[in-house]
Amino acid sequence: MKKFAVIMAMLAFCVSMNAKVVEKTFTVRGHCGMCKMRIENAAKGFEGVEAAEYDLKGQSLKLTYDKKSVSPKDVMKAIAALGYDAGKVKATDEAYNKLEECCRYREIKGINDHAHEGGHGMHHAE
Ligand SMILES: [Cu+2]
Repeated sequence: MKKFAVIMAMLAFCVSMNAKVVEKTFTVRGHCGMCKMRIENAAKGFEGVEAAEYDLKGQSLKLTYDKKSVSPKDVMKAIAALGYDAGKVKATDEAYNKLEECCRYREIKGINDHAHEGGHGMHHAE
């Protein structure tokens, strides 16, 4: 076991020496602050992803990652699995339908920056 630990430590050292950190932006659809949090958390859950910053207005995710240890495609797949179209990976209808009402970017136009906007459908006649 001790030998194994040494090998692992050497491997980790080599990996860190060879780290190739790049920054790339991907188109990711989202709608509100909760989407932003979920998208960023999904990306940050990957080893090799050093930073993930979602821009709601720009509908884009800025990813800072180590090319050697993570493939952005896998990150996009994980985000799409949450229901958000990510890069070239489209969320399945099944995943999309699991989103909260407020996150349904396919039905709602624009982004939900303000709590109350437009207000259509909010008033009903009595
Ligand atoms: Cu949302």
